[in-house]
Amino acid sequence: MKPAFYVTTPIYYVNDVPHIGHAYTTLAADVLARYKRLMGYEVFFLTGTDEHGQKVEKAATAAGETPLELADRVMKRFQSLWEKLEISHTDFIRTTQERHKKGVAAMFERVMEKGDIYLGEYEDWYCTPCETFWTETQLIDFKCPDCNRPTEKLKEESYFFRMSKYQDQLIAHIEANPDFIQPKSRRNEIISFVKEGLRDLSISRTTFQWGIPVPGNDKHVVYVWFDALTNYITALGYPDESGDFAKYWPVDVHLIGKDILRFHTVYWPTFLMAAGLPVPKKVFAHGWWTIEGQKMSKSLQNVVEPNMLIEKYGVDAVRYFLLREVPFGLDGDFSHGALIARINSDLANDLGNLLNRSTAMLGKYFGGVLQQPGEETELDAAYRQKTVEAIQQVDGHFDDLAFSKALQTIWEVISAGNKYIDEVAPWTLAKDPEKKERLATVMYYMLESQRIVYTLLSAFMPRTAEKGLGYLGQAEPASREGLTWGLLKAGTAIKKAEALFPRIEEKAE
Ligand code: ME8
Repeated sequence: MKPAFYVTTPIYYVNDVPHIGHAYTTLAADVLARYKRLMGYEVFFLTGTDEHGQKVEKAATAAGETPLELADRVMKRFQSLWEKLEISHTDFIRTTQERHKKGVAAMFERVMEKGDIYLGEYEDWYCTPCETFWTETQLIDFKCPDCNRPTEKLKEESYFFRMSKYQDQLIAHIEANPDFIQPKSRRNEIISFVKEGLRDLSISRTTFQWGIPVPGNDKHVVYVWFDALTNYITALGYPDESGDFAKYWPVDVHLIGKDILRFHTVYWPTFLMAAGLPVPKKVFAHGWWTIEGQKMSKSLQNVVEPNMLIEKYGVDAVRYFLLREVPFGLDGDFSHGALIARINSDLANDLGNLLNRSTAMLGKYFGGVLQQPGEETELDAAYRQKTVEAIQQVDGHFDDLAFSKALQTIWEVISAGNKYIDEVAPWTLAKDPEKKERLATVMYYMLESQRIVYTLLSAFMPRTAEKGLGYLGQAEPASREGLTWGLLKAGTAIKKAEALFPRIEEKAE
């Protein structure tokens, strides 16, 4: 039986349209899911939309729609972008689906039966955009400490979750599991937050309607974060704990942006502890993208539309750029200039050129038919080792979710290939009939190394990998079995490759 692997993205709010930030998290999850599948795992990859709450209700009113009409419309935009970005999710959950509502009600009841939910009264400062209550001391000039927008004082009857009860258990868990919160800097941030003390958390609202009713008291709707976080288990069939739930829970990794770390590492694990369920194995918070040096915002009109980028530069160039440009976990800046520079240097020059050069030479010297390699020289051995070692290194980088380092490692093999050609100078060998066997060996090494490169690249750039492997005479899709040196067979017919990534001459706009 294949080992199981479960990866999730946040479920995105439907009051905003998909932008590069959403595309980034979903893409990272996709690359991880594809890599794990390549390595023989049975992967459950979940994404979806967060459709309840006051923000969505307000946006719908402003658009003259019902919240569900708004959700239906915007959800399709997410789905269509995922299709264009070649996202390979297993499931797409919407919080308005019956399966989800049923699971949330069950989770709420379970925690209530345990005595960890009680009815009380709430009075505090509320930030509507963030759907978060703050104490007066947390406010900065009476503004939300997260988004700097005005807050309002609200008093309402509310159900509370006894989060305070789980403070020690949570700290113990974080301390015993160094990998639970990543990157490390974020882990320290959460430890100090929890050590300051956890208050009980208001988990219901009476001031609006658009949500899941609290079981047994439909004056209240379930707080949007209790509702949203539970998606990670309702998609697996919870409250049914057999089937997918038994197979995939606890999740291997929740991928999120740094903005929602606290919800995932404080609220969510304590909800789960109260429900008697295992907590996530890992939560990884990536950094924040700015656009041409500025904060992404609709009013600034500087939101880079992912559909437009894909149309203009191609899906694999966008996939490559987002994961290569910025180490996963750090903040980064998106600019057209940087994207074009990466396409021209990494994709057109290094990757594409190597395939183009080497397949053209095979055509010229051996009529496009791969020959049996002869004796291995030191130079050949070094090139082979560099290629084979990259397999292990990439695997290690995937364990750390260091996507950018994985790509860097693959590019070191590509650069070694270009350097190898320059050093062995096949065009000189070709002039001497006695060097025919040496020339055959050199050609074999160049092409075999690239077969492994494209196999490793398949998680990042599925289309490019398929094309590259196709040029190298491989009809089968990339597989883990392919990550062994020496599988290219003598006699394979190899066509001259077209430019995989034509250079972009235009100036950055
Ligand atoms: O928070 N840079 O949904 P959301 C990088 N519904 N990533 C970004 C980004 C940026 N500038 N902007 C957004 C919610 N993201 C809740 C989640 S989960 C149970 C509920 C990405 O639509 C990043 O992944 O506001 C961030 O965490 C997510 O979008 C927030 O999406």
